[in-house]
Amino acid sequence: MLKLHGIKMSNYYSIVKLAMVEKGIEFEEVQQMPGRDEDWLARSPMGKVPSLETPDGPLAETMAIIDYLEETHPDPSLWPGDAYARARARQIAHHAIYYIDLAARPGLNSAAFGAPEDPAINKMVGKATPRGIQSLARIAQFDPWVAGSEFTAADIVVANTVPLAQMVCQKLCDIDIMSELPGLADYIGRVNAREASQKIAADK
Ligand SMILES: N[C@@H](CCC(=O)N[C@@H](CS)C(=O)NCC(=O)O)C(=O)O
Repeated sequence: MLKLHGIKMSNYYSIVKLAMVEKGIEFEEVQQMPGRDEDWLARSPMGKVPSLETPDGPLAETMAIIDYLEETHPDPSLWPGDAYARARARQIAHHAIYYIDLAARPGLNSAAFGAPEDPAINKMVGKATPRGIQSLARIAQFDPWVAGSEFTAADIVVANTVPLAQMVCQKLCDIDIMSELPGLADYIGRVNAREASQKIAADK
């Protein structure tokens, strides 16, 4: 059986877990903190969570895991069937990771784990993250899902990256990034109302 290693408070872990629950895949969860010990690095070369234990070996990196799950468990699909629509949905998922999550993440230790604040980091986070959100407006549809009428993995990624970035920006920069994009807050509420999202929230 597939085993998902990581911690429930990790948003990347939640992305993979939500994809598995949405797909109805059976799996076991293995509690694993990020770390640098050799055993864990063999499963996740950067020591990050999550990592998936597959019958063929370990696999790290969230989007690679999502692709693996899609190929091994194609039904229900988490990507649109049409090549362009699929690429656009992937574009949105990558946008959320690179320009929203990674823009805010340098402030995470201060915002959530009590590390001292660094004004230079706060400034960088407060500049880059709103830009990521504003530019998402150019590709997001919220009609009702982020890539259009079909629920996709892009929804899973956006709904599990924006709220963390929102928390960091609010705490460190007093910026409400949700308000930068009309419809975003309601849309995230729609994703969170899905049965699979409710299960993940209850597990936390
Ligand atoms: N690129 C990785 C990012 C995963 C990631 O950043 N995980 C965080 C937890 S949410 C982590 O392990 N942080 C600890 C560290 O960076 O050492 C992925 O796509 O899975």
